[in-house]
This record gives sequence, structure tokens and C-alpha cells, in this order.
Amino acid sequence: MVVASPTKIHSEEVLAIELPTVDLSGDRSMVSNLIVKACEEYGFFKVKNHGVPHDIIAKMEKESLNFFAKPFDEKQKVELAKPFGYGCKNIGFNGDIGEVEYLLLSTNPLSIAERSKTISNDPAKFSSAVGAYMEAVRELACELLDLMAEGLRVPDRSVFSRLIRDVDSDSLIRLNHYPPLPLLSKDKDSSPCNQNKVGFGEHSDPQILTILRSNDVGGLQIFLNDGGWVPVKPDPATFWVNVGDLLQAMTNGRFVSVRHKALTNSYKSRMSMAYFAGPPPNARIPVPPEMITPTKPALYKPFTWAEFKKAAYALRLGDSRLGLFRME
Ligand code: GA4
Repeated sequence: MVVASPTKIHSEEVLAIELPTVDLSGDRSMVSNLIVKACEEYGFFKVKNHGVPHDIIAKMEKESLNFFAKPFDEKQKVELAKPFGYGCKNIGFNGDIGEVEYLLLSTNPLSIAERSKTISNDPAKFSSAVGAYMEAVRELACELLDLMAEGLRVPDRSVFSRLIRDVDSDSLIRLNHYPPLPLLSKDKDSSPCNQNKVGFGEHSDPQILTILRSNDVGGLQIFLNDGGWVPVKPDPATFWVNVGDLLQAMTNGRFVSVRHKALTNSYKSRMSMAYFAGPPPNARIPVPPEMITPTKPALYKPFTWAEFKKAAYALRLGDSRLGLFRME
């Protein structure tokens, strides 16, 4: 496995940084230590040799592309995202807008089967592709969470993964399509950095962990405290992993939930598939005792996922949610 040291490469307008890559086929204890380091420094890393079969990814990608290729009025036959369903430009319920269309699906098999009827002309094929993808990425998420517990020296190795293995786990799949946005003549005069429109605005993910995969079109950027916005080079053979707000809370602030955004491309269409690993609504968010020490007292008040989610949906996309739960 490799965790590249951050090398800053100055190009004309943007700063590129080599982000950590973890090879899951490596030595387990080294892998777990590297994952912890990446989560502490970046809240973000790339996983290769992840074990998710290629055909499962390919089928999911094909079903997503088939859906987004449909005429707009066909896509609108899918119930509008509230939060599950089809959405175009509107994100959440508080006026956030982006140059994106998406499908937001609960990972509950019955809900997928029901919604597939309006999403696909072959609903059984669509639900089976989503079901297989969801199970495979959930396994990957659980494996990563167990490795994190090991690297953090938390004796209860499944303290994090147990939450998403639970039958009532509130996990989601989001399929995002960013259509190409050709430059207008007025944009051509501006600097190259200003030519891309915001597809999905700056935010952190509220859940535990996000497993993200995109096609070979760039657009994702992450925010590093000492490096500003950093573009993430697309790599369809790997998955990107984002630390979410809950994992920041469960590690008492040791891991950072990474702020990220997606920009559109002026000539290519970008498609990303994200799995958000969330706990059951009534689960109290556990902070393992090893995370709290006399020098690192508890940072957050106790809360359930339902309470946190309610707060998240009451705020704007870019707002800080964890701030509401900090100890006085
Ligand atoms: C960000 C991560 C996931 O895409 C998401 C988003 C959700 C939505 O699009 O409905 C939210 C956003 C996300 C965080 C704050 C709230 C809720 C939009 C929004 C303004 C599905 C999620 O769980 O939280």
C-alpha cells in the first residue's frame, strides 16, 4: 500500500496534491495505520484492490447511464426527491441549487424494488444492479471501518461497522449526473478557474463514511485546511472514501469530515455513484472510551442519528452541522 506524501505541484491556476492511496491487499496492520493517518490528515483517501467486482460496478454504471439518458419528462415520472427520488438542480429543502441531476435511493430492498418501476423499463434488472452494488460497497465500508477501529486501537473492532450492518441502517445510494455545460462567450474571457459551474456545492457528508466512484471525468475537489481547494484526479478503477460528520464525532474529532464540492465540465458529462453509510435512526452515536482522555475531553454532546439528520435537513448544504452538537 502507498500513502503518498503530499507533493504540491503548481500548474497555471490550480494546486494539485497527491492524495493518500491505500492498497487493501497490503499488510493489515500497516493498512490500518495508513488509513488512520489519512483520516486524520485529510478525511479522504483512495482505495485500490478494494474487492468490489468489476461487473457489479459496470452493471450499476450502465443502469445509471440508461436512466440519465432518458428524456427529461420520462425522468420526471420518478417521484421527486423528498429526499428519495429524482432531483434536478434542487438539493435539499432550503434553496440549494447545483448543475446536477440525481437519483437518491434508500438501500432498503423493498423501497428500491418499488422505485425501480418508474426508473427503469426493466425494473428487475435495475433493482438487482443496485442491490448487488449496495451490498458490495457496504462490505467495503464495513471492512474499512473495522480497519479504522484497529488502527485507532479500539478493542471493540466492530463498534463502527455494526451500525451499518444493522437491518435498520439508514444508508443511501446517490447517482449524480453532471451534464456538460458549454462555455458561454462571456465565460471565455474569464480565467480558466472560473469556467466551471458548481455542480454540487461545498459541504461535508453527514453520515459515517461515503464510498464514492466516478467515471473518468474530473470535477471533484476537496478542501484541505493548509492547501485550499484541491482537484481530485478521476480514477474509475478505485473508490474514494470520505470521512463523514458522524465519524468525526465518533472519533471525538480525531478524524476530520472532509469538505468537498463538484464542478461541472464544459464538454464531458460526469457521473458519480456514492454510497453513504448511515446508522439506524434511533442509534445513539457511540464514542469509544479510548477516544476520550484527560487531554482530549468529549467534544460533542450525545445524540442520535435521527436528531443529527433533522438538524442537517434544517440547514443549508454548506453549513456546519457538528457545531450544533459541540459541548459548551
Ligand atoms: C449531503 C450528502 C448526501 O448527498 C445527502 C445530501 C442531502 C440531500 O441532498 O438531500 C442534504 C446534504 C446531504 C446535507 C444537508 C442537507 C441534506 C441536502 C441538504 C441541504 C443525501 C445527505 O444525506 O446529506
